[in-house]
Amino acid sequence: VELARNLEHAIARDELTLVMQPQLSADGRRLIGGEALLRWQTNGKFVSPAEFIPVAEESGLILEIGDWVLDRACQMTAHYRELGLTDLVIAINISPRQFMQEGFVERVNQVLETYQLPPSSIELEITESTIMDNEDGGMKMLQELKQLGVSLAIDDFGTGYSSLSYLKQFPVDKLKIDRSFIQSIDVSTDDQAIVLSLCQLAKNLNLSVLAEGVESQPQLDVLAQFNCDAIQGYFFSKPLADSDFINFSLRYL
Ligand code: G
Ligand code: G
Ligand code: MN
Ligand code: NA
Repeated sequence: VELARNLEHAIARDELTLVMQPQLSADGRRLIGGEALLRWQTNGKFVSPAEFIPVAEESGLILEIGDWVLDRACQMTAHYRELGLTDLVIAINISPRQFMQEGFVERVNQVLETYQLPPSSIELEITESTIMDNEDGGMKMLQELKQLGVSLAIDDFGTGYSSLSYLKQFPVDKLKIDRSFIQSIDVSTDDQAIVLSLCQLAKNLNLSVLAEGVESQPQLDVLAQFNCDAIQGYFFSKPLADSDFINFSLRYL
């Protein structure tokens, strides 16, 4: 309850920031973009999004916070483009309530216009359950967003329950394999089998595939062997403050 009350003032008190985690091609040579991740510092302490996002979702505050994230992430994307980082695609997490919010597509369109961004310069990350919990509404929303021209990724892929026949119909561009499958991929033959089949599934459906939470060279080696397209994780970089992300990115120009 106290958390919820503090969260109400987080935007007004300027306590929210976005950090950016680099995403690279699986060979590590190209920077393809970054994922914007929310951070909240209040009373001198960081509160984890794992803790406050569910509270925000529950209270409905997530709509206001989600709007702030969308705006700030697009502003950052525009800044990167001004610096010559025009190939980066910036991924933005979209919460379930935000996804089904009235006028969401129009909001996205508005923000893109405000910052004069090509729609393809941002990617919206949506979980399987966000889509599936909304049946037809979810599919319709995906189609409208796709029509707008933004990139669409399924986040935490493998942990949800979307059937493969649905997946085939989703107009999405990318699967992000959940880090729980990556954690032990260098030693677990079970996890290897799962991830290999997810990579093959993505290829067969013409989707790009990114592995989350890659922390070591042995994990990376397995993923490269599976023809995974892209990598995100501490092995390349933890989430970075805006200026650090810029310095990181400029090295790949
Ligand atoms: O960055 P970290 O690993 O602490 O994030 C924890 C969780 O919070 C992840 O599931 C992530 O998807 C979620 N999260 C981080 N930033 C945002 C955001 O801007 N919006 C939403 N809806 N979720 C976020
Ligand atoms: O649910 P989502 O995939 O959006 O959340 C991404 C979360 O994963 C972020 O909170 C981020 O800080 C975290 N993360 C990113 N890379 C790594 C990693 O290599 N290892 C671990 N343990 N967490 C990571
Ligand atoms: Mn994500
Ligand atoms: Na994820």
